[in-house]
Amino acid sequence: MISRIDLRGDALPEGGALRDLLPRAEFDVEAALEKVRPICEDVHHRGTAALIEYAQKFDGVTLEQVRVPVEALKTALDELDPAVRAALEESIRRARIVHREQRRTEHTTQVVPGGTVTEKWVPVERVGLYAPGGRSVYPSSVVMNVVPAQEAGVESIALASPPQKEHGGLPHPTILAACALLGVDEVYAAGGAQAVAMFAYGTSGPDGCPPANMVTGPGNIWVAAAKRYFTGRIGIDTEAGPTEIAVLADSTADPAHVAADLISQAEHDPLAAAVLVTDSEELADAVERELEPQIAATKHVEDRIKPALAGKQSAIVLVDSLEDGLKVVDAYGAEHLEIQTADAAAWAARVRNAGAIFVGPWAPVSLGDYCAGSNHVLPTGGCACHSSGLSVQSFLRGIHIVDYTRDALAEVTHHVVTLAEAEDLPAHGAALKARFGWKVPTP
Ligand code: HSO
Ligand code: ZN
Repeated sequence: MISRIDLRGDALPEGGALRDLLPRAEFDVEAALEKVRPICEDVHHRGTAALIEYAQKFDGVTLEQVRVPVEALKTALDELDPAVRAALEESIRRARIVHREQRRTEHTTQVVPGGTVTEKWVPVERVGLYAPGGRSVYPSSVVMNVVPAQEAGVESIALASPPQKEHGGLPHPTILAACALLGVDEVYAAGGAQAVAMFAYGTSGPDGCPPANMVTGPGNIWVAAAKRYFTGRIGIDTEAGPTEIAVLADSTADPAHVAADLISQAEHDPLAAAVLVTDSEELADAVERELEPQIAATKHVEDRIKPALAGKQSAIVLVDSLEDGLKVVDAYGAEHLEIQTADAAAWAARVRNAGAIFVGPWAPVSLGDYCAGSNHVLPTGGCACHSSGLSVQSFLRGIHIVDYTRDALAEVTHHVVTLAEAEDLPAHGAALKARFGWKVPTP
């Protein structure tokens, strides 16, 4: 069911060599780029007409308009199961508590008397959010994208989600209801790369979508490829590959809980990764014994969970010690990392690379997926070693405001002129000298 990688015995290799020993899904965004490019350019040239054609081709839906009428959002909210509504409201409430505290305040630093640098934080003006359809209809992801954007102060937020045949060509009703709950009323029935292109280029006409400065949100490989295609032109969050869970556990962990948590993320996708890192062979055996009955009792078994656990991206990794386990989880850089060990908080404090860390027996990843208050849009594919999950910061730009008096400039001019000359850029120095009668003032 799940393979084993035995790293016991010899000393662990360092860095990249260790990473190469660990499992990871293939997610070839570069290959998908070739297919995505013509779709993006078609949307560029033909706008809404192209979006309508792709809705027919990829979603099997004849769209009359791409923009979702506001009444459809209201109807979806009215018809939403009250329990789902209450749960989404709680998810939103907790996410707001956490994200509100991520707001940044303007700060002025006095560098020298008369010379200040102020950093002000300005939200991105317009953001396009993508919410997948099909296999992954996740209103929770709408929450996780919209809340930080709103708390950052983004003024214009639009959302795109694929049209669904069984819902009369509208995006899935729970996506629409989540938008209504969050106060997002600009919604488009567009999916895949074409939706990203719609936001990147904008489309014109009465049904048109103004261009966005940034696109965030999870999606399949086509969405990831389109994000890569537009990188540089617009801002993106991450490319969002298949979900990953790593669990660092010792003999004190409950095997039933570890197995349940591994299965929980395997449930997303046949390419999802579930990795257990442990110094206890007994625990590894017990978790394996737990997997079968737990899988038999759940849904999505053949199409997602079994291929995900049996795939080369998932494994039980045996190590000599938790110290080695820490090296392994750091080299792996999981999207989600659970620590189920004695003294879990102390181990968690030493982790360098993870999208989010879940500490101890009472913080499973599923809590973070919905209701911890943390964000569930997290770096995958090892990107956790250089990137963070979605936050208020993702939607802000820090702008430096430089303000110097005449005296403060005079005092440093000789250094600027020297550095400019060292870089063979005399006009840089001249820009300062011009202010002081073309001379370098003596400090
Ligand atoms: N675990 C997923 C997010 C999600 N889970 C949405 C349930 N719904 C990626 O972090
Ligand atoms: Zn999940």
